[in-house]
Amino acid sequence: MEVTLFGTGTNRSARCQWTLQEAGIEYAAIDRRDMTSLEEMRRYHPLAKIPAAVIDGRPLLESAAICTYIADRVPDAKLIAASGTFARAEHDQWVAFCLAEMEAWLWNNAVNQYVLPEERRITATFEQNVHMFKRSAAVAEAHLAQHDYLVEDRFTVTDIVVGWCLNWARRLGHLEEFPALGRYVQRLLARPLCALARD
Ligand SMILES: N[C@@H](CCC(=O)N[C@@H](CS)C(=O)NCC(=O)O)C(=O)O
Repeated sequence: MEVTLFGTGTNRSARCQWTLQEAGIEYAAIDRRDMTSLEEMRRYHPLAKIPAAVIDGRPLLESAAICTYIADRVPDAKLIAASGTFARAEHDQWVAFCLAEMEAWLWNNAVNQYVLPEERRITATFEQNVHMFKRSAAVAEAHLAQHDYLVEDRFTVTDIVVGWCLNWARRLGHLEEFPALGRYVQRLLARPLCALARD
C-alpha cells in the first residue's frame, strides 16, 4: 500500500498519521508553509484542506474516510470491525455523530475566530456553538462512563477519529464537566503511538 499524506502536526491529519502508525504502514508525509492556500493542493483536495491522501495513486479526502479505508486495508491490525457487522455500524454511528454533532460546532467557532478573514467572521453564535457541542458531548460521556472505548470495548480507529475531536474540546476547556471524556482522552494520550496534541 503506497500512501502519501498531505499535512503533518496535530491538525486533523494527526488522525491519519496515528492510524497509519497503528496499522504499521510507512508513508510519505508532505507539509509546506501555508499549504492550505496553495493552488496545487486542489489537485488532492478541492478545498485545498488538510489532510488529503494519495493511496495507491488515487486521491482521497476527509480524515475519517482516509482512516477508515486504511483500517479496512490492514485487517491484521484489527483497527475496525468488518463491514456488515453491527460493530461496524457502531463505528459509522460514532464517526457521523462526532463530525456532525460535535466537531461541526467547534469548527464553526474556529472558522469565525481565525479561519475566515476578519470581515467575514460572525461571533454571535460562539456561546450557542459551545452549548450545542456540550449537548452532544453528554451523549459520548454517558457511553464512555460505561466503556473504556467506543466500539467493542477495545481501541479501534473509531477512537482515533472521535478522540481527535474530544482532545480539541479538552484543549479549548470544554470538557471540564465531562469526567468520563477527560479520562478517555487521557487513556488515548497514554497510547505509545498517539499523535494527538498534548498541550
Ligand atoms: N472534515 C475535514 C476537515 C478538514 C479541515 O478543515 N482541515 C483544516 C486543518 S485541521 C484545514 O485544512 N483548514 C484550512 C481551511 O479550512 O482553509 C476532515 O476531517 O478532513
